[in-house]
Amino acid sequence: MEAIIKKSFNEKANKVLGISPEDAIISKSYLLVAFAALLLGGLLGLLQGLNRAGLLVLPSWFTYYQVLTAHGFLLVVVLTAFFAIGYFYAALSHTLGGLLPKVRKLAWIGFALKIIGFVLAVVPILMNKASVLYTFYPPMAAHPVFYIGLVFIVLGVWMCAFGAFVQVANWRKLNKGQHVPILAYFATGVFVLLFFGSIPVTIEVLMIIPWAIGWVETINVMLARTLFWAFGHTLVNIWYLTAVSAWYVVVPKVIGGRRFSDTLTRVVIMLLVIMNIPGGFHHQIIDPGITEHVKFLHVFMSLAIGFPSLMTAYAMFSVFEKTAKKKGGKGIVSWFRKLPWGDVRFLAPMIAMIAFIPGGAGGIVQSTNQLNQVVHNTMWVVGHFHLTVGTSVVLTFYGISYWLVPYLSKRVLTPRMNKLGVIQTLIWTVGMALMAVAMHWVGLLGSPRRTSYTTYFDNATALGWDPYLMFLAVGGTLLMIGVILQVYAVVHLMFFAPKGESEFPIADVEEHAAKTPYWTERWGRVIVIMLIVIAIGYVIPLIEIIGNAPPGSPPYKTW
Ligand code: HEM
Ligand SMILES: [Cu+2]
Repeated sequence: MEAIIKKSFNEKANKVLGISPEDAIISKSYLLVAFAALLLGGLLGLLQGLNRAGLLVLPSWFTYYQVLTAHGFLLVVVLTAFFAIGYFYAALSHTLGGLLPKVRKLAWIGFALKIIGFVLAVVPILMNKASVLYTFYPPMAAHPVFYIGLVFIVLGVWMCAFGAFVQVANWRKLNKGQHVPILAYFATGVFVLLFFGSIPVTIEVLMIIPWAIGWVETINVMLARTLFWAFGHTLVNIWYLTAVSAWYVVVPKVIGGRRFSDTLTRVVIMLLVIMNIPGGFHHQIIDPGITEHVKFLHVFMSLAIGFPSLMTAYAMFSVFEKTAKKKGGKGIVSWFRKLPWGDVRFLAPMIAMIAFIPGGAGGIVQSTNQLNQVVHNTMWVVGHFHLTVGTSVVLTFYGISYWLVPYLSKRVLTPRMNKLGVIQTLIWTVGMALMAVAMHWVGLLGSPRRTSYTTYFDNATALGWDPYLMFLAVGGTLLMIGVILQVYAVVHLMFFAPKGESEFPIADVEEHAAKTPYWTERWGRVIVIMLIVIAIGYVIPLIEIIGNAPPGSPPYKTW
């Protein structure tokens, strides 16, 4: 009883006073690291773009592959993980009545472990001893310290996942029979995926370390690649689920509407968690040694993920139309004008959603066996993930930052900053459109990914790529301007904007919404089904890959 009174007091205090300083500083620290990674990673991206267009020769002490390793690592490991954790910890604090002291402690231990891991991984990259790209495929071998850094990063992520589980479990104990607030439900899904998805890569890294040190002579290359993608593919959907949480919950509130069916939202989350992990082989369609049946099974699972995405698209456009029509919008398309296009908190995630239409379509192309033969390892793929993670996910994160940072720092988004945000969003959109279209196109013409500038002795085909690569460089330059504006906005909103209260926008459900069935809260069941589906996707191929393994490979330093 006492606990319940205390809890509801906390929840009210949180609503009235906003986030507590102890909770705010956790999220602020995570976000600062995320945006520092964006600044550095973006700068390296620009260097690559200029190099690919033949405009810049990189010096011998800072090679293309070093730059590319750091770019991939900073943006897809550091930026995304730190942002997602900062955002979800703020959401847990806001919707569950403040973080428990032990959860805060876990978040800080996680932070420290990840920073240590980050330093251990980056130093060998800077010394050109780990130019293995962010996928670190054996038989390329980096300095062992690089892999030890990765282990620390995973441990740090686990601390944050445990913290989230403890926080949610505590709330459920005090609120028996109630539904976990929707953002905390999203956080649960994301941390379940983060925890289970990072187990395979941990096994891979523990296999690599003794081999990189020299204690073990050879490594099973196929096994390593398979374990990597069981994680890598999951990571993709972790970003996606994080962005989707803002689409379902935050965007409707920003436009003055209500969110779509609570049941559907929870089902989408459950489906993404269950069907995600056994899709990893779609990154290995070209790899030898995996039977067609297995590839087919994984492609089926990858395409099945498209189903919840289509449900999301339907839900979002239904919310937009309903809200716009309530505001007097008319017609089949002209109600679009009633949406608040001048509000960066809407504009950025909206463009992110639109970018997901070509992004998702490109994904379906790549999952198709015959088409994958055409685009595999070309610049097409790079165009694809700059649309998906570089636009759909990242623009959503930018949109979130324009209200989350003021909420955390107890400041306000002024009309001037909003305008800067709108400009920044438009610059990013134009820059990415130029760069991504050029990358897709030049990929179809055969330009390889992960290759520094070369004309292959003035080969005619290779020279034909140059005009497209020039567009890539122009797009990349615009993107760098976008990065600088975005980082400026975050720093300004965190430390210099006028003081005041900012809202954490969470939309209510429809007025006469049907009651959400309680089975949606049974996470134990979801996890068991997820593990069964993972077993279906991986047990037989792993037995084959281990049992029929060809001779393993010694380590190579190819750079
Ligand atoms: C200033 C903005 C950016 C520019 C100019 C840029 C440019 C590039 C270029 C030219 C490549 C190398 C292509 C190759 O040789 O294979 C690349 C790779 C990559 N980029 Fe970006 N990018 C930017 C932002 C981002 C963002 C925001 C993300 C993700 C959040 C991202 C993720 C990646 C990844 C994962 C790779 C692949 C690395 C690899 O193949 O190992 N980039 N980028
Ligand atoms: Cu994938």
